[in-house]
Amino acid sequence: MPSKRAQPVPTKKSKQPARAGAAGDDAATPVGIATHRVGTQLTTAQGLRVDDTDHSLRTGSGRGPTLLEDHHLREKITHFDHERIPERVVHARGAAAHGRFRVYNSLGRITSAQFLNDPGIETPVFVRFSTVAGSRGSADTVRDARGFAVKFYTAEGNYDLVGNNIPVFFIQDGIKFPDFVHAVKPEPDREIPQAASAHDTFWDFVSLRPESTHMLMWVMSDRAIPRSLRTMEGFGVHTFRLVAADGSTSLVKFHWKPKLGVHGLVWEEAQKLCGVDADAHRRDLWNAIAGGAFPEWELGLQVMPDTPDQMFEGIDLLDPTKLVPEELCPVQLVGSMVLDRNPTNYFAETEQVAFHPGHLVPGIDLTDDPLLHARLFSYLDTQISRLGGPNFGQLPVNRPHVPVDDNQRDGMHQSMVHEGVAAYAPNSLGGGCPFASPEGPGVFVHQPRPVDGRRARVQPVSFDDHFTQATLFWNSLSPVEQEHVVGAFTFELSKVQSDEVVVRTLSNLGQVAVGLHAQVAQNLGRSAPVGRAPVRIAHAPDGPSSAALSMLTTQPGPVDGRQVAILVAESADLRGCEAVRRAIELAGAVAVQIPLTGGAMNLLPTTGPETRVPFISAQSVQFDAIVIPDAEYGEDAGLALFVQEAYRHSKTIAAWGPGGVAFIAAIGVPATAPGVVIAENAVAIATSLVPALGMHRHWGR
Ligand code: HDE
Repeated sequence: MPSKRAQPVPTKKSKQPARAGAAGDDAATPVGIATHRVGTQLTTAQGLRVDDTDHSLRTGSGRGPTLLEDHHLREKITHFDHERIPERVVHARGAAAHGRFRVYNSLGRITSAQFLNDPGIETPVFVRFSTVAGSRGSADTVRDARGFAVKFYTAEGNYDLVGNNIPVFFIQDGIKFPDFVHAVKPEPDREIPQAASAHDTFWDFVSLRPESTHMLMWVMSDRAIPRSLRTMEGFGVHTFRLVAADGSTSLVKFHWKPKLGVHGLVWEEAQKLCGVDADAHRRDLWNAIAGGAFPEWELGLQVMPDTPDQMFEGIDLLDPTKLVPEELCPVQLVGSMVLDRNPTNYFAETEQVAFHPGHLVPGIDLTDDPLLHARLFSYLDTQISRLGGPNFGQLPVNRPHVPVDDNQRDGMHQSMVHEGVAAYAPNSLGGGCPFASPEGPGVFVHQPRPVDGRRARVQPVSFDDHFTQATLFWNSLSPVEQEHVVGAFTFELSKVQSDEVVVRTLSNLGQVAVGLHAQVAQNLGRSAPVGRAPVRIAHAPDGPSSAALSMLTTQPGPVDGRQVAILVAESADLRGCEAVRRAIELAGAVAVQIPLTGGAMNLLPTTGPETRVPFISAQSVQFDAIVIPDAEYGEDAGLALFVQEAYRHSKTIAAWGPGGVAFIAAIGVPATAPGVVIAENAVAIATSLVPALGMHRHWGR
């Protein structure tokens, strides 16, 4: 029998749900997962049982040449030689999970999409999160936008909402996408740097395309270094068109709001994690789901009137570099998505899933956003080379959970055995089947719409304002978030060799905010203003702002799956450690004991895999909080650094008893600083630790 891998410590939430069968699938086959189970007898790919898979067929005493006759060897090696498929051109590195979506109340007033009409329907989903620039083997915590792609297996066919964790994009026209991607990818001569935008070609391109400035502000903010995939918002980016059963239409922006709040890492932490645990995000997602802390997002809609000019409050809704501030159009929370099952096989599911913004259902339609239109071509096209032909829709993870009756035939990897002779329409030999459906419920109809009559390669005038919303974003950030943005621009531009590129970028920043421009210029040792004087300074300290754009936490949030390190010295108050561990686990977080010496290794029982990590292999950046029990701590520079680093990263530090309190004082952690929790005993720590952890970080230090 295959061995069952140990699962992380269970948390407060319920256990794994039963797997549902899919319509159109073999009823016994779980939705979208591998249909092949490991048996007991090893066979070839043809089902032939083999007696030996360890020795190739050779002559003499086994030292002679290997025989070409060895069909098992040849089959095994040939298959192995072709195990890799091309990685995605962008979004190559990803992690995914299965889940379910349910609408709260019928949205029949604005859309005929059945899965948005009936709160009784639970729609299975598969969600893939990704970084954009890095290769498949790159690190998780790099500075980058994150993909947030959701496949809904609805009763009307698959609907894909292929979004990002940032609500705007770098470019306005899809024809610029290859240029943008060539610029951000590693430079082509040395293939350096991997998964990073801090290099000349990226800043060269974006500085010459000021439309990217708004997105740059987001990418230089903590949004681009998420604490967890579970603490990210998601956005559809483009404006979409909803169509109700009566034919009325509205324009809509899609949002995903995480129940766990929106949280980032700090930059130093993100960089260190790239080395310490390159899989930090996928590990976090996997462990949370395996442990029962199922991440949840609410689907949010900004619904706007479908006016002939497709503008809203002066914002061109077809321009993907613009958002609609929530103050102007509130986000209505309309449904919930819970991810509750890890993939069974990474390749079969996460690697082979094929999203496409053109996978639509009746009631959800597109707008003329020129970025979206190029995407409509690209996603199908790219699968041909990535998945080896046009039949990728038949792969289990891509298969709709409804019958498919098209006239598509043959092609590479065709796995359907089609019956009949009439794969064309109209036909009489097949009784005319399958027929196109008359307009009505469940049928996708392209809404007749007027189009502009002149053909030209032009930039609409309404796409021309590149800075107002970049300034809005800057104005909406708290001082600490602004500091991080300044730090990020400084870091990135300090890696740029071309003076011309730096000067041009600074000039663009001057259009966003005087303070931003001045601080980055100063950090780079340049006197501000630099180069061309800012032609228009949009920023005013009391300029418009939007609270939803800030990530700052003012109230404690949930702590599901958060990692808390408990340092265990040989002299530690073990009963106290147990009490604190229980409080952490009760809140849904994970307590990880860090034995400081070999002698402390077995003092406490483990409560799940990865819940005991010897100090020698633990790093402060892997934890959200550090607990220092009452114990005798000698002078240990490594231990001091461990705690000081967590303090510098604004994490919760808790210490109890004379030993714990003396230790943090000795290493310079002020007991009165925000997020430093001290108490006489462990019981008091157990009650105050969780609210402090729920603040995510204590920026006031
Ligand atoms: Fe994509 N994008 N994209 N993109 N994108 C791909 O499709 C493309 C854009 C996004 O987890 C590719 O199957 C073009 C915006 C996500 O599998 C490719 C343009 C947004 C994912 C492609 C854009 C996205 C992709 C690569 C400009 C946010 C990962 C492999 C016109 C709304 C999906 C693949 C997954 C993947 C093309 C712009 C999101 C090459 C041409 C804007 C989340 O087809």
